[in-house]
Amino acid sequence: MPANLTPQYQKAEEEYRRAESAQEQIQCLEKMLVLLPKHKHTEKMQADLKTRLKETRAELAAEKAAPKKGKSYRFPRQGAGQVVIIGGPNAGKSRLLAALSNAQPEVAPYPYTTREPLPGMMTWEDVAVQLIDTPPISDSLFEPYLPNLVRSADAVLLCFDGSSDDAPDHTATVVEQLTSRKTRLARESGFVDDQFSVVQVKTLLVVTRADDGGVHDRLAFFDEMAVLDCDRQLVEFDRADSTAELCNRVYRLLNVIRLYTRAPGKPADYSSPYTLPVGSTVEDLAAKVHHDLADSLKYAKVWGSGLHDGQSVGREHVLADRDMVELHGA
Ligand SMILES: Nc1nc2c(ncn2[C@@H]2O[C@H](COP(=O)(O)OP(=O)(O)O)[C@@H](O)[C@H]2O)c(=O)[nH]1
Ligand SMILES: [Mg+2]
Repeated sequence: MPANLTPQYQKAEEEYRRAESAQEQIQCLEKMLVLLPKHKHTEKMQADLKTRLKETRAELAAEKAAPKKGKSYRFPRQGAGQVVIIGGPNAGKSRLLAALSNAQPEVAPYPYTTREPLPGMMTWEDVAVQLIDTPPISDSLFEPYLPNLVRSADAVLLCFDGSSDDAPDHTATVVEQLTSRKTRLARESGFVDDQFSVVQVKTLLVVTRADDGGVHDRLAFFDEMAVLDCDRQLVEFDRADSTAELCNRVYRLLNVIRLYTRAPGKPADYSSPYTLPVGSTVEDLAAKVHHDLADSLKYAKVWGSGLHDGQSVGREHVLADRDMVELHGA
């Protein structure tokens, strides 16, 4: 980031990346333009934003004039985050969804079993995470709705069949197919050089059937192709311990904290936490609970994170995982 952007601007930019329709994107871009500090060092960004806004308005107008043929899928976000599972044919995508979530996709030892995206909920301790299985990507097969699904995801799991000599090629093809559609799988999510057309999405390479003896050679071969820079997790779904490790890893990808709230004078509610990005403040939590509360918020009492029990804190106070928070409005 070149120009001392405010946290408010960065938040708007993150919302823009996660926007699921042209209409939503336009709203976010307009907000970003308002929030962007206007000085010499942001001139190029202002211009880029305006170009992107113009393009997106044109897209929306075109969509309205001629509704797109072909299917589009929208999965309202649920739980602590939305994680999309992608990969070549037979890479273990559906097996991953079946192993980690409550969904029951068809899992089969032949390719092209999955024809439509399918969501499921994964449980990690007291948090739910939304996983979405998708049809395979190959040289000859690419569902047109996939870039949007991937771009607005909180994270991507890219499956690599550790037991197949085809995996390096197949997986490189997946990366390249998305790159050619301005969607880059990467270590962190965000925009490339503030271009607002190329989106990076945080990705974990999930190496399935990883007990296979040839897995390290295949990964070394894939690394030589240098199409992808991200972390990896080896998994064998036949082993429960290995599956559980992947579940932990997927939750950690989201980089969120859990927060519990209590109404003043009421008992604490430890049943279903709010989840917010690491670094979130009391004010962020108030906004999530109710947008009016963010305005009227005076102070909060917090239990946890090394404070005295029930210590009063201001709206800028940064919360920690598992804090219990009592929000006090005007
Ligand atoms: N033993 C074992 N089999 C796996 C693993 N991952 C996937 N498979 C098998 O590989 C085949 C293809 O998996 P599937 O999830 O349907 O692939 P998809 O086409 O990517 O959805 C199925 O027979 C799975 O049971 C794994 O970690 N261990
Ligand atoms: Mg499948």
